[in-house]
Amino acid sequence: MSETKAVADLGEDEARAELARLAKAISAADKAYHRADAPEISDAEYDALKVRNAAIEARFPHLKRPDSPSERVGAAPVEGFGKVRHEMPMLSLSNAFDAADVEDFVAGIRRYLNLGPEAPLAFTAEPKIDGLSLSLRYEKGRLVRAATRGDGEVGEDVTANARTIGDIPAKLSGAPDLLEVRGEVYMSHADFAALNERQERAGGKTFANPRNAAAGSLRQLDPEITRARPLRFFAYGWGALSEPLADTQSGAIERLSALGFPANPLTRRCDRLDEMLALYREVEQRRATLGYDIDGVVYKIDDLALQARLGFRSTTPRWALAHKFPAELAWTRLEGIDIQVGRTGALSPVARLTPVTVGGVVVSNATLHNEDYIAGRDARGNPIREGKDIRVGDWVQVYRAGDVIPKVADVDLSKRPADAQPYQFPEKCPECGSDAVREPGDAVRRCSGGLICPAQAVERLKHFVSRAAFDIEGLGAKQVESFWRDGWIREPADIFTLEERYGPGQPRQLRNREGWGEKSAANLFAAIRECRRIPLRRLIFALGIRHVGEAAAGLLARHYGTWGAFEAAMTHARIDEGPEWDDLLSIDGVGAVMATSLITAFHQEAERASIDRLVALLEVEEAETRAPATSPVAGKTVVFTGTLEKMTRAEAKARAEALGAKVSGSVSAKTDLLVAGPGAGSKAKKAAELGIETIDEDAWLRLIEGA
Ligand code: I6G
Repeated sequence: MSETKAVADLGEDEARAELARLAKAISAADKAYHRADAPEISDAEYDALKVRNAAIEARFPHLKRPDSPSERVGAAPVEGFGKVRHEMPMLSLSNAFDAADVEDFVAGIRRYLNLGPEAPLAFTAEPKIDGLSLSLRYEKGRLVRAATRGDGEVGEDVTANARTIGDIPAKLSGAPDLLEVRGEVYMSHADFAALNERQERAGGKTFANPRNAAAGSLRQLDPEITRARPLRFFAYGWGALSEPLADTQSGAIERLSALGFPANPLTRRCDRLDEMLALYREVEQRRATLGYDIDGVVYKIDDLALQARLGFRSTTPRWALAHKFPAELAWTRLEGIDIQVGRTGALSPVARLTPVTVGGVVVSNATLHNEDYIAGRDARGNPIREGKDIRVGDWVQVYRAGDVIPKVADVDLSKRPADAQPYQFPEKCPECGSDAVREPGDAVRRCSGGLICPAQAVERLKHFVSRAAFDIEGLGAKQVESFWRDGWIREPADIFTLEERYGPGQPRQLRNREGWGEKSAANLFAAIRECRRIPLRRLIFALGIRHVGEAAAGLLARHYGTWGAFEAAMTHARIDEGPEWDDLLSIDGVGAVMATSLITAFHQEAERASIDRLVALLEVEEAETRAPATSPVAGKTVVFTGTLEKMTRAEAKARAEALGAKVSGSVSAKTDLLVAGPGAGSKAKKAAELGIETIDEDAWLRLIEGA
């Protein structure tokens, strides 16, 4: 039978026939599993079919079928995981580092909701597990998909692996038809120590901490390896639902517990700020004896109706906060200071340290921020560390908080070597020799070499292929550096002409390059081809424009919708003037600094030409708007004026934007709707003159009700 024949021995006709058979078998298994609720084959058999299908496709790429099972969500490609778009984004949490931040959070919520200081406002508080977030999708009570957070919008399909975790039920009874449970996968201290011991005995990889061990164990291509790793799960929330779980956060978590999901036993409901802070202190004290890593306490508004009113900022909910534990500290010797040149030309000093363990992780590099920081002053010239500077040879304190890059926090002058010299920050770029200049008001010194600076060019390319940008399988930082060194890739557009220049039939071919072979070269070309089609937000982020991070790229994409509209706006915009500038600044989350940076990038000749060469080779997808298609205000420009009585101005604006409306501060011919409360003055008059529809707050609430 053909399926027992090794893939390497298959002839072309046999391969074609087998791909057809596999497509049919996998599709039938999918249908039986997802629709008929009755799997006909085991998970292991199912995975084996997919692996074989992918192996044949890798050997005969030209035989890949249009209905290939490896193209479907959930298919596990041989060299990685399938991608899953989260029906509701998996957000992150805003952080607080002290009680004052928590107080501000509570006060901000009260302001947003227009609640007085004495009005009741309950929160839940629970330990923040230091693991990795997972989303579990149940349809009609069956686990159909498990996905990691990924970039929050698209995660990795780890369904087969999640099924091996004992804390995760495969079936639920009495659950909503659609239920996405979100929580944290983690490893206990005892299991982590035992795993590392086993790994060491077997000569395998050991892990730096339980979180890395949990992530490494969940992201195994072979689910049997995951099964052998002792992973656990705590549920903390939910995503898409066909019906509400409860009216409150605490009620919803109780319901999830009743359905069989472990919830953290230290979770409490708190009616006041001092109760929240008391729970934080209690959890902090018990931290060492919990048996698993936590890195803080999470507070959430308990009333789900209030959570809905508070809504979301671009990447974080307004109704939740992570109150982090203080960082961990250690002392060590500063052996040297390296200067790294980043993609925007910033010269970043990095401390080279005698290796030291900080909170269980060996640290040998730490950030020194910038030249002022080394000199012992802040950006305004005020002393920091009582003005103590940092010198090579010094005994320094290293500080590490969760995932954040460790930093040098303090220096012990009593241990300073007699010959230690003040550090001279370079005024030339160490990579290209161009002047390194510091603009007034900028804490950072930057290389002025632009794209002629090899460090900037390479860093930009690395950023371009990074996970949240083009994420090209097989083309990581190492490969980019090597291609750049040999002149194969000098700018992003070169990636998309690589196959033309070094593919089959060319005098020099990738497959003959050291470290590459026929299969890996073909895979890379295929991965690059696949990435030609790219969502707008990823493209904007990939351009690596200063101040434009992932969240901002998402906001810009949603605002402009298409590459054409974005590019035209950036081309026509002028700094500090004109309608394009105003429009750019009307985006909640875009300020003058970011806007200036965007416009500058699009007006620099070399930069612009490089963007144009790139985009000519791509197919840019239109941005999805988060607004429901049914929203009656999607695409409309709305102005609020006068006093709003049922919500604050901030809430009204956020809600309108979440529904796809554009909120403007002034009435013009572009305004579609004016919402006028008592005391509305000149704006209402102008709207009347222009014939713009004007409604009151109640009519507005009726209009958006249920949207
Ligand atoms: O990353 C997270 C950890 C813990 C969370 C979270 C959480 O609750 C205890 N809750 C939410 C809502 C989110 N992330 C987005």
